Amino acid sequence: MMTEKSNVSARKTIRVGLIGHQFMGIAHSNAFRNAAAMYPVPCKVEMTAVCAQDTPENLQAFADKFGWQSIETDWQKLVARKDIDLISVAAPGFLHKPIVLEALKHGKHVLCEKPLANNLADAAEMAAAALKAGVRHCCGYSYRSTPAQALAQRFVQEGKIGRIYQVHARYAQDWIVDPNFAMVWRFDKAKAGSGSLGDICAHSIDATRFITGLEFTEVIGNLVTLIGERPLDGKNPNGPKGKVTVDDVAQFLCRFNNGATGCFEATRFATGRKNHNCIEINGEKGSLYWDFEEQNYLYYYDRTRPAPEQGFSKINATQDAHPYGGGPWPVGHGIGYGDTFMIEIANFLTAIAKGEEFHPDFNDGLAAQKVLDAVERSANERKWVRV
Ligand code: SOE
Repeated sequence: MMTEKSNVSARKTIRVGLIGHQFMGIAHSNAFRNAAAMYPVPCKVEMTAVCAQDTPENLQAFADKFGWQSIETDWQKLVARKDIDLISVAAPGFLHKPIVLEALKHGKHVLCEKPLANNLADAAEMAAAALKAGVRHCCGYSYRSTPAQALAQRFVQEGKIGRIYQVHARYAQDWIVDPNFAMVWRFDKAKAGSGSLGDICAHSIDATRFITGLEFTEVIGNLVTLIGERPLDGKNPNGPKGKVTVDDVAQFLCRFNNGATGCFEATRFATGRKNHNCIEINGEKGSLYWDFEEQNYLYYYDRTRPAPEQGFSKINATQDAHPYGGGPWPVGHGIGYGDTFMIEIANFLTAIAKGEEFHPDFNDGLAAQKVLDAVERSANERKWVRV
């Protein structure tokens, strides 16, 4: 992976502009507002402006609630502002490339939500532009910031599970099992790029690369749309409908660069599963299992223990001995979903302030996009394809 020499001098205050004020905009706002207070970030944070498609009144109310100093209704104005150092992109996927390229042109550091782009060509262009700009860049694979996932990576690096044989990952939600759930941008390929594949399977792909250090070499994919059209107005289920042009369920088998094999599924139709993001890694000397719905715990099986002692230990990854020390709270109190964005953004701000390398960056975003692209090509061609 090419590393870049940063021409960023250490900054005392990092002035932030946010684009997007829905779910991810809220997660970013909460993180920028609290990261430097809750984690040892070596700089001040100024929440300079927020931009989103909304009425100025609604946007001002959002800004007042989260502490953004000003509002912009035109993202091109926001990314050009001289009083902003970092642009945080929490907008739908089709806007990632135009916003990021423009922000990089203005020499801004950029945090862009995952997946990096709606297609591989755009992701490659964004990664190249970020390298050329010599700034810090983050692709928002926030689950790397859970202490338990970071502990899993440490265990693999220390050789605790030995040669990795296989990876099994499932990211299961059920928020659209109701056929009357109305059309939203996430069901429109032109806006979202893909469905479960890019939205949630991308997290499993990144978590695999992060924890194991392996690279995907070939895949065979299956993309299924279970409900092909949805009401344009949720209040009028029998009214006009829109066509769903993305996958509801994404499944793929894969091989890795060490010969290991993997099985991945991401679905929005797993009735009863709310944010069941889990991964199991099986190795010669042991196994690791993590489930976001028990995100403070890592399950570890050590085959090198005397036979009578072997079993999955459930490690509470909130001790001081663990990455991030389990967050700012005392041992055993644990972290929540919002904390993962706070940890990610605290790490990103620190990398900017110190001019240090940061991961997950746009190269990680591009690596995940290559797998997403291969799964889509494979599903279309109904055969194994190389990544
Ligand atoms: C999908 O519902 C989603 O919001 C993803 O887009 C996020 O990346 C994930 O963290 C939670 O689920």
